[in-house]
Amino acid sequence: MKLYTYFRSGAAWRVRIGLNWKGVPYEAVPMDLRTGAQASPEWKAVNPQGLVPALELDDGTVLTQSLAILEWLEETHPQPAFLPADPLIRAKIRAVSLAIAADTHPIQNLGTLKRIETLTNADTARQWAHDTIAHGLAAVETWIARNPGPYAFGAQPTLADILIVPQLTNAARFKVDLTALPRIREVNAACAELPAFQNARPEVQPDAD
Ligand SMILES: N[C@@H](CCC(=O)N[C@@H](CS)C(=O)NCC(=O)O)C(=O)O
Repeated sequence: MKLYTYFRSGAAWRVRIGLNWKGVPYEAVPMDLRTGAQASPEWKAVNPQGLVPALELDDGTVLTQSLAILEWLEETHPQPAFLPADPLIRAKIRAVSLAIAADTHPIQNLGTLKRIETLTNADTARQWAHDTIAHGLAAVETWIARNPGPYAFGAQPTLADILIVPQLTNAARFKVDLTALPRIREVNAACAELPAFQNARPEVQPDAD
């Protein structure tokens, strides 16, 4: 299995955590987003969106979109699970995951910020990213504050934790203050103890600077 990845990509980071969690071996194929390699016709033939991550299976099938890849992993490698059996809790975990993957990350990712900078200026783009992330994380904090810790949904990590942790690096990049988000900080500290999360961090990837 090959994972097309970039060490700093939050979306690829989610998939790295999922693969480590399930104990699925993979070959990391780096895609340097700084060079614009993701916009090449060769890459767009693999992923027409021109984004990472993409997971190429041994039979050549290519999966894209980090959440779709994670759901595929959960379905094909059920244990250890990152979604519990209870359909209600699963729906809540997916809601938190989508609040980040669909409603926060895409509005502050590289392509969006470049476009805002072109239309306005760099300061406005930075402010936009800061406010988008602060708004998204505040909602996540409210949801998960209803659950016991240390993870987002109690004593076991879930898909929600896989989404939260990489988003915090973007929060740091845009100086989002996490002081008022104690549950999110608790999640980050608890996940930092887990090898699946440790081995997915950007700084330990083969393509890291
Ligand atoms: N919704 C997608 C988002 C993927 C995404 O935004 N990838 C970024 C890196 S985190 C990317 O490839 N950016 C390249 C670009 O915008 O040119 C997913 O979850 O896989």
